[in-house]
Amino acid sequence: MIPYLASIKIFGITFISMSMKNPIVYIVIVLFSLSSCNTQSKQKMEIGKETGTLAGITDNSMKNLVVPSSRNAPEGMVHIPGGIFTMGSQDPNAHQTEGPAYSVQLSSFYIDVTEVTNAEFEKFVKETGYKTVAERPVDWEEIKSQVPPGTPKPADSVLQPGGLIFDPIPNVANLNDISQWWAWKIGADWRHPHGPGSDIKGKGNYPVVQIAFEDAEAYAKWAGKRLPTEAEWEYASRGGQVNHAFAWGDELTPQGKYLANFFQGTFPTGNSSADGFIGSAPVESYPPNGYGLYDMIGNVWEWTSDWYRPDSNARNKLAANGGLCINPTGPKQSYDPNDPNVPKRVIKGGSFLCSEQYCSNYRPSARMASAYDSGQEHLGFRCVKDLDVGQ
Ligand SMILES: [Ca+2]
Ligand SMILES: [Ca+2]
Repeated sequence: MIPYLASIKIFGITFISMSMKNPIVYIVIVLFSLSSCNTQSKQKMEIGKETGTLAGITDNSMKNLVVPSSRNAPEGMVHIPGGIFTMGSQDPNAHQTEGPAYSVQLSSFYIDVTEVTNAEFEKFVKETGYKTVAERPVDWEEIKSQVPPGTPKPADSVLQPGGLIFDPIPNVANLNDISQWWAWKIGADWRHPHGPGSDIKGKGNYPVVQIAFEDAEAYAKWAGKRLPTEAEWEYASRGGQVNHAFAWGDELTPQGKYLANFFQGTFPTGNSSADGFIGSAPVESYPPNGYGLYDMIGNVWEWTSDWYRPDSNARNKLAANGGLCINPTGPKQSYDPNDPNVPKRVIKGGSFLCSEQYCSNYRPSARMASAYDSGQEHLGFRCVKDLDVGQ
């Protein structure tokens, strides 16, 4: 049990007593379950085969890659033809929330070729004047309803907007306490991903981060798009590969080549950056998957529109009564047993912080929960779009 799970959780934020002798002194970190490659496994995982299928094709009908046509796709998007695929993983070494695998049928859709970039998000902000959650004042009256009655109001100096940043202490004692490398940073927002003093100058082609779910939704609406369901995201991320552990095959680094931006070295302080990047990378720095999509795996986690439950796959499989689950959109509400009072959405794909030593979340079936109202330094998004009627 992670100690802070019993702490006070408000507004996507957990207030944790720093000292049992002085419970009034708080630090602030985002609730966990966070996407931070954390609670699910502390040991190196040996991931074996997963199942997937080709777009537009029923399982096992072919083994050759089919790259969907981008004809008629909006600029910056790819057309993913509808089809049937196997979602989730049966691998006994995969995280429990990834199973069981089950059959899903999806309609065709378009998906962004890359994660939404700083330059794209800036265009949205310039046109609309939108302010992200991390840039708005924190309203104590609003969050008071989410905490136990009688909870004292934290000091105004604490109740400030911000985001979660990766900032490991020099000597991490163990991998059980994420507060050793995650910190709530007042002033962290999409223009200052690592807090005040950081910026995105010259990083227009990097993925935008420190984006809460509603920020991503607002962008998608402005762009005439929407956020992908978990099933759409996973289908697209598989890139047409069948029966492979990773989006590109069965080896994490085939012939020693890095095909995604993740974490090499000793987590969390010994990042060797063998893949070329310590933090996020410009989009399109690594080869695209079979559908021509970049960074579906790694770089930054990506929001999906599904509410999070650890047993989503089991519920969907049951609901489908052994048959096909058609265009699943996730549960009606969120439930994370480790953190039941905070609504969370599913995020997918892993990030530059996913380590082989720690969580192995750089796989299509990997899934994590993230508090809907919080941004993180390694969490962004991409959009999808429905086809016009008749297409
Ligand atoms: Ca890296
Ligand atoms: Ca990504």
